[in-house]
Amino acid sequence: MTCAYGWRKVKLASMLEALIFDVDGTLAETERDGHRPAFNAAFAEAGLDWHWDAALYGDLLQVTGGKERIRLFCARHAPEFLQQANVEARIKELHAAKTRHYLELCATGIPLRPGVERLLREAHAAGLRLAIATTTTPENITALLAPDLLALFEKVGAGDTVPNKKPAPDIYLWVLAQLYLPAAACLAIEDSANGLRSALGAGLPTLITEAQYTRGENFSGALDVLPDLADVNLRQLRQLHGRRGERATSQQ
Ligand code: XBP
Ligand code: MG
Repeated sequence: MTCAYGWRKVKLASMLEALIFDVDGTLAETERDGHRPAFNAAFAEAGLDWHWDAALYGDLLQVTGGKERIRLFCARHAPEFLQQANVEARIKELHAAKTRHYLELCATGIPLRPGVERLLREAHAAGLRLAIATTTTPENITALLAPDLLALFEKVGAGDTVPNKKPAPDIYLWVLAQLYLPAAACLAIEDSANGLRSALGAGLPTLITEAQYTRGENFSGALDVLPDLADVNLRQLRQLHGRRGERATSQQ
């Protein structure tokens, strides 16, 4: 009878095998006091009188990706900048300078959010595979994470690796392909509605840990929404992951 085989198949398919983490807002609060001042330093260095205050930056976060964010700002506040023949090169230059400033800021130490380091080490020690799916530039991850923590991640999907950034599912699909795992065997951990849409688009069960800029966003479709990961352990993650089928059924 196929019963025993069928049961084993269901069991195997439902096992949590990997955690896929977003970076900005999820691993650390990098946006307001990390990326934002780095953009401003790049603008000042280039002789531009642009200044992104915390509120404006929150607004600009509706698009992911630093180059895309500069383009959105220009479209709204400096349309003449976009008229230049070499605009794409200018944006690339500005963004490269921004990355340089961000790396300097990271060197002074941006702390990880509560529970993050403990959970990463527990998950790795328990045999769960770890990966990253982010919109940010790859060097920023190396600067944010201590080498021994970075080494826990088996695959890192970042920045321009894929043509379409979050909320498109591309970066999560890329990471799943790298891991050779089906989405159902993984759990994504995200902080934003854009990230959630990206993860759900790739079929991933997703847990939200709200961040400074993302609190109160629309997180429908998430398995759960938590203020942070401080009290989260592996047993809870496995339980949560096990509930994804119920949600899928109840959403039909
Ligand atoms: C967040 C982003 C990034 C960062 C800035 O990515 O959208 O654009 O704000 O980094 P995630 P770059 O939440 O997916 O980690 O300037 O390098 O793009
Ligand atoms: Mg994020």
